[in-house]
Amino acid sequence: MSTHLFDLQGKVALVTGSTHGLGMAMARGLGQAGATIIVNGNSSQEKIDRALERYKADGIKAYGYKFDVSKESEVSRAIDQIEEGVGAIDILINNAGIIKRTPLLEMEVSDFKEVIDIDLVSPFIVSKHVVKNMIPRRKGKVINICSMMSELGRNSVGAYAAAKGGLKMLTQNMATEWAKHDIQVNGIGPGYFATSQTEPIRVDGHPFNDFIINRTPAAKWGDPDDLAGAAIFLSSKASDFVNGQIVYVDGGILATIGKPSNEA
Ligand code: GCO
Repeated sequence: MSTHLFDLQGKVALVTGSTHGLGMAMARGLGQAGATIIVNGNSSQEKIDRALERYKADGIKAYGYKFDVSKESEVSRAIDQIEEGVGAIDILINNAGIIKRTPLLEMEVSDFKEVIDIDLVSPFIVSKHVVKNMIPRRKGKVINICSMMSELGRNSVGAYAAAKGGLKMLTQNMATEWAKHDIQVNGIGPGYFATSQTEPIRVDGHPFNDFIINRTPAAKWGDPDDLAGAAIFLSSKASDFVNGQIVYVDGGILATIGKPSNEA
C-alpha cells in the first residue's frame, strides 16, 4: 500500500515541549515521516541542544527555539523567527504542559492559575500566532495534547483536569472557527504513559502503579512511541476531513468502567 497519505516530506512541524517525553516521541514520529521539526523547550538552551543531537542522530532535520509558550510577546517573536528562518509552519502540536498534584482545598490560587496558564491559555496563544499565518495559505494542522483528565476526574489533579477539559472544548471551538480555512484542529488524549511526568506515581510499590495496570484493559503503561501513529495521522493528508476530534490513545481506559483489583 502506498503511504503517501501519511507522508510529511517538506512539512515544517512545531512541537511545543519537545525536548523530552511525549512531545519528543511525537515529534520523532513526524520527523521519521519526513517533517522538519522545530524543537521547543523553555528550561535551558543546553537541554534543547541535547535534544537536537538526538533528533539528528535519527536522521531528522531539526531546529531548536527556546521560548515560553505562556508569554505572548515571546511566542509572537519566535513564530516570526521560525517562519523567516526555517519556513512556514504546516503542523503545530500544542504539547507543552505541567501538572501539580495537590488536593483542591490545599491548593494555592496562584498554583491553580499557573497550571491553567500553561496547559490551557498557552495552546490558545501559540495557535493564535501560528494559525493567522496558516489562514492565507489555506492549509494547516493543529493538534492539542489532551489527557484522560479531559474526560475523567482524579483526586489531586483538579487544576490539570480543568485545563485539559477546557483544552478539549478549545479544540472543538478552534475547529468550528477555522475548518472553513482548510485547517484541521484535533486532539490526542494520551492514557497513562511512562514519562518523567508520571515517574513519581509509577515507582515500584506505589499503589497508583498497580491501579493503572489494573484500570487499563491493555494492562500496562503506554510506551511514548505508541503516540507517533496518531500524531502522524492527524498531521497528514490522511486526516483532511477530520476536524474537532479527540483521539484517545489509552490502551482502552475510556472504554471500560474498570474491574475489581482481584479479578484477572
Ligand atoms: C495523574 C497523571 C495524569 C497523566 C495523563 C493522563 O496524575 O493522574 O499524571 O494526569 O499524566 O495526563 O492522561
